[in-house]
Amino acid sequence: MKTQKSRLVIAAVVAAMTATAAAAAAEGPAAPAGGHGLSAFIGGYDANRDGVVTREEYDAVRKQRFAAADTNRDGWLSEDEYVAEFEGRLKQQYAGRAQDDSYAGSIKQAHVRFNILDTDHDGKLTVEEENAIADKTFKRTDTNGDGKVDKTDGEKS
Ligand SMILES: [Ca+2]
Ligand SMILES: [Ca+2]
Ligand SMILES: [Ca+2]
Repeated sequence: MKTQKSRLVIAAVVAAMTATAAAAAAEGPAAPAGGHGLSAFIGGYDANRDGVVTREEYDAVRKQRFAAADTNRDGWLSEDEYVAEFEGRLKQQYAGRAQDDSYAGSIKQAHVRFNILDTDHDGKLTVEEENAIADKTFKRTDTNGDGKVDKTDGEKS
């Protein structure tokens, strides 16, 4: 009996340590790439992982991604730059797992997204184009209109 109890204590301690290590490693949004809906939005932009995406977080994460994607630093993204940045995050998410159909599907989606974001279809995604669509996306996702996105906004149908 005593042995079993101490084993449980050890298990609890190990679990607590693992949780601490995971929390320490947690940095930036939980879900680096892909997906639809509210949980994907929160996973993608909740930089401090408190379950709430403020407008500041949303804008900061997007700005940082845009800058990271603009590898030739000409101020706009080509389709290749846009998709390469997305694929970089997707690869991190897969972390050694084999690329499956959903991986290919996500890449395909990234190409589709680029063409939606590139509003004037000149092959260049500018900051202005990205901001305009992102603003609409944020407002649409913030269904209760309190200026932040969290689970109280509900999955949109
Ligand atoms: Ca560029
Ligand atoms: Ca454009
Ligand atoms: Ca809200």
